[in-house]
Amino acid sequence: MSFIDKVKVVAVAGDGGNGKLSFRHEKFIDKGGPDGGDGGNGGDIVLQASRNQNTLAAFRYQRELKADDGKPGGKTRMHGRSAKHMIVQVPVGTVATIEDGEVVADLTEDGQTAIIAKGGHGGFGNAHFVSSRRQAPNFAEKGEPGEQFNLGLELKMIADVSLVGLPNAGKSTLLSKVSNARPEIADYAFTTLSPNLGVADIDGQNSVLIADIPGLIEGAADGKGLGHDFLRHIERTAVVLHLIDAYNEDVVSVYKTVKAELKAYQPDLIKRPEVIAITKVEGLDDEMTDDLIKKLKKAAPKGAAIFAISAQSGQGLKEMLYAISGKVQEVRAHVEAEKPDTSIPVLTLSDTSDAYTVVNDEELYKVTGERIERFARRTDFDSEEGVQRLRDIMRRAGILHEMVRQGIEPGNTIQVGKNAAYQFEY
Ligand SMILES: Nc1nc2c(ncn2[C@@H]2O[C@H](COP(=O)(O)OP(=O)(O)OP(=O)(O)O)[C@@H](O)[C@H]2O)c(=O)[nH]1
Ligand SMILES: [Mg+2]
Repeated sequence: MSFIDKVKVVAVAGDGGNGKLSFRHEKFIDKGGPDGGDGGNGGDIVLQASRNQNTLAAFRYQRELKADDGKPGGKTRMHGRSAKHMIVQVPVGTVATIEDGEVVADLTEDGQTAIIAKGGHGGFGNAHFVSSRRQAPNFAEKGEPGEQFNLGLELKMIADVSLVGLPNAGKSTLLSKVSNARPEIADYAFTTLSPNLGVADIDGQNSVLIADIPGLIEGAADGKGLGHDFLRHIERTAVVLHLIDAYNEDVVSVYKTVKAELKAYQPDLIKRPEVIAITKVEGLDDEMTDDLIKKLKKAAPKGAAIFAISAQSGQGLKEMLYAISGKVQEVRAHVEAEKPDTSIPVLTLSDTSDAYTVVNDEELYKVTGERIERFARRTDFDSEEGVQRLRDIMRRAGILHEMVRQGIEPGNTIQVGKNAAYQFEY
């Protein structure tokens, strides 16, 4: 199965159910009291981060996320049932954006949720509108449409450590040796086509999440090889572990090549805490490995830990893991201390505003405003009484007054919002 870490889906929240327009049937009475019930609310679309999900591959077969609609209201004041919210499980590290790139959810912790499309409210049935002045309301509200968005979902893995190096450096072998992961290993370049994740146990208490990134080559940041697509996964890892094959002719230039690619992609990447490991050293004598370490020390940032390891013999692995775990904990503590505002932006209609604007063009008066447009969406324009209620709302909100001030006359047309379907006569 290939690794899908970027998908486009459509999120369609449920519509609210229509309110019911009905009157009690009573013997010998033409029309009894109004008894139309309210419609139920449409379901929200909610993303929930889950450690049980590793990729976004499931969305290849599920391009549309559709929540159920609320049920319409019934006779005898029966309220329609509200739809269940649709909970969509995504991997931890999923970022959701809408068309203009605005981030609407950034799910970094297991169980975290974000509402990405709100279901519409159910419309009120005519029984709702009974009052001393209005004994037999002959209208009911329509359900409000649910929100709908084209969403981009992108998985940003939040591994603690990313393994970077040229193809064949021994990254996947190391991961298989120190973690539960079982990645493919082979003696040719680009064996790993997509990142593998594994958990390495350090001492029974601590563990680190390691990401094995496909091999990088010179030009990776410009799209050469496979690395480019995956460089962005490194962005969120705390520590970068460089793996360099001891059998390279020049370990220093290999190290520099990889660093240059990281820098070209994103300059901040090379400021990450790093650990360097020379791999496959089981066949080398101490003098040779010491020499390699010495050379690398000159090229590496001050204080960078350098190890000589062998996944085959196991030498050096324990020491290296301890060093990595220490650095990861340092970074974690640091991040914890200055945790940025983690509030998640959620798209919602609930904080409606009363503000409105009236503009007129000859005989057409247009009003825009979140709250009034919302009422218009819930109005049945085929029903004179429904429209009358909308007029009442506009009168109370002072909107009609503003239109009069602008010169509206009987027979002119009022439009609410941009939709010409929401028109009626003044
Ligand atoms: N002698 C020896 N060979 C090793 C060691 N670790 C890995 N190898 C070999 O090196 C080759 C490449 O190993 P991989 O783990 O697939 O390398 P990689 O860095 O994941 O390669 P890509 O996925 O192509 O980027 C394989 O033939 C491994 O058996 C080691 O410690 N000693
Ligand atoms: Mg590999």
